[in-house]
Amino acid sequence: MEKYEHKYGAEQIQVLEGLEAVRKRPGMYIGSVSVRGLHHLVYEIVDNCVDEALAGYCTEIDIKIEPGNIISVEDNGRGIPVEIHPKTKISTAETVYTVLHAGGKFGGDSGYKVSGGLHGVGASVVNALSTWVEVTIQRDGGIFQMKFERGKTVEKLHRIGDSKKTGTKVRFLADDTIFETLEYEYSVLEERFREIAFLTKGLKIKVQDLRGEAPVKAEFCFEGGLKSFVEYLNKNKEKLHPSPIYIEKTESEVPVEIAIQYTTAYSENIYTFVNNINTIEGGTHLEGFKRGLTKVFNDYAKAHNILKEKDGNLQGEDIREGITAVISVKVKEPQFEGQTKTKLGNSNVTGIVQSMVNEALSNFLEENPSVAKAILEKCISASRAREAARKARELVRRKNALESSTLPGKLADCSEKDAQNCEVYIVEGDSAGGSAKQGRDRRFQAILPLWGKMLNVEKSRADKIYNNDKLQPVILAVGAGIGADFDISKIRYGKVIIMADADVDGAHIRTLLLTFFFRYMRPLIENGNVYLAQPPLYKLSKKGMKDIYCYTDEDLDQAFKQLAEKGIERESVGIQRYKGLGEMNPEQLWDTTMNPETRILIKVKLEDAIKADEIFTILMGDDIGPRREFIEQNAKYVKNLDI
Ligand code: 0RA
Repeated sequence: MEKYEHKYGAEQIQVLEGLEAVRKRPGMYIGSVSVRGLHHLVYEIVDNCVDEALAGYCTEIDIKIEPGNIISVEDNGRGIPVEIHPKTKISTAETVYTVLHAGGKFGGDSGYKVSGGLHGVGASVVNALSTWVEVTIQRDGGIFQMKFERGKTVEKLHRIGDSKKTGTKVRFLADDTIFETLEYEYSVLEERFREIAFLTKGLKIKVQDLRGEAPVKAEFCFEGGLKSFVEYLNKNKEKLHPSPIYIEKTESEVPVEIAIQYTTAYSENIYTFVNNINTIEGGTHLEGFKRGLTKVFNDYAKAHNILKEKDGNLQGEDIREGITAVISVKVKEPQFEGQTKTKLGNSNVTGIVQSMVNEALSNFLEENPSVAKAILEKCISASRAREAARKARELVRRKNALESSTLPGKLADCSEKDAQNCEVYIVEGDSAGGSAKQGRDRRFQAILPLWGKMLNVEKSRADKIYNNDKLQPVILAVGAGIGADFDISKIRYGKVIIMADADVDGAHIRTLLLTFFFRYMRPLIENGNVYLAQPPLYKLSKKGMKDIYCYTDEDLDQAFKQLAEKGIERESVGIQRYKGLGEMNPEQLWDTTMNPETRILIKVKLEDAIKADEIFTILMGDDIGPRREFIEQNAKYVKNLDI
């Protein structure tokens, strides 16, 4: 292949300075250089194809992770224009890949480009952060190709053949001098592409992982759009009505798509998107949805005498109990606010969504009275439970105010008072609790033993939870209230550590506690205060040798290798497999699991509420089949499960 010599003009030098800035401060453009930032490169390229699909010209996107962590993204859109761009005097395609933020300005723009958040930074950022990029375009009867290395053009766009088809294919290798890792996580990418497919009705997305011996692949295409999304989210739940309520309409140039389905669960699961970006912090679209929902159900209940005038109104939270809903809006100039820039600020969107929900949902209820009745019955019982919960909470509060000590009797507290330096171990079982109490550093480590069967919070309403004798000690020890009252500034420990056995029962209690934190103390997880202790699985011992603890099977292999190098034979070493924490004496427990110098703690993250909800629903729900399947597939989430 011939190389294309070219001199840099003033325009080109500016371009190179632009991409150099991206390489100097990659975090500014893609958030981070961790695996998350790495995934962003792929999303960036795929977003451009999705824009082409939204514009109505692309029906299929084909994504591959090739051996060596090379990404390939191909679409069947119009192809990036190849002619010389009047302003830059180079091809439009090259311009798109070398000029910062050129994407939107050079046409092909669906009009719904994103101005905030991390998306929409453009193909040029991917180029700047890649060892090499190869772009192949089919259009105007030809096949055209160009190549870049670390953002610099090494082969200008040139014709390499003929074609009657159209489309764009991009292959790139991310720069290993910039990213911490080049190992893409297939499951994370797959999840996002499934989401994009739900959000872009009718678009076919294929994704393949070709790195391993056996290729892994998935194909998504949902003619039902958000309706399919809600069905997917509810697949393991018991539904109140057979098919989701669906709204799709454009008003004042704002396309809105909503799907709603009620389940018998007690939680509220509403996911919102703006221009395909998950708005985790909500915003005006969510606000409009909630207002519309509350008004429609109250009006219907009054009009049909389900709620008497004297009963007062149902509260929004009563009406959202058990709801699963997805809301997707497209906004031309979105304003993103909030801590993570995922909260929609455009104020006109509230009214648009609200009036749309008002109209469509009230029509639906009039046409489906039995569904209306089933949902309202649930709302009314939610309202009664809320009243009971309020009384229970008040009782807890009053009790706390009266008693001199508000701490649970079983808690062995620490002496240090600054919460940031303190940690509480929530320990399964009295015997492990005893060892932990003796083994701990009492200056900053508190121990709360739990025992017996824990309440399943997925299947209980708030009032039952406040009164539960297993959970009350946890609520009191954490010290920051619960549910709507939860106040993260009041937590008594910077680290809340769940320490449970590496067996089925341990996994069960771990999941129950996590479900509880997820539903009733979510900020605790979001703020990164929840951890899982990692007790060792094996102990290797031999006379005259210091005991070796292994936390995984790989650890064990590694240890045997190292011993072999020292001439110690495998057979001469005693190996103990720990069945439970109770088998360890206080000193061993300190050495292996509690000493901050040597222990392994896993921070519980809640980056993806959808995933978490799925885990909890599957692990906690009534359906045994999916639970077993899930545990087998996701062994890494349910660490060291003994099944
Ligand atoms: C600008 C104009 C046109 C297409 C595109 C951009 C385009 C960009 C990408 C990026 C990935 N796939 C893409 N497909 C298309 C078309 C202008 C025209 O043909 O009139």
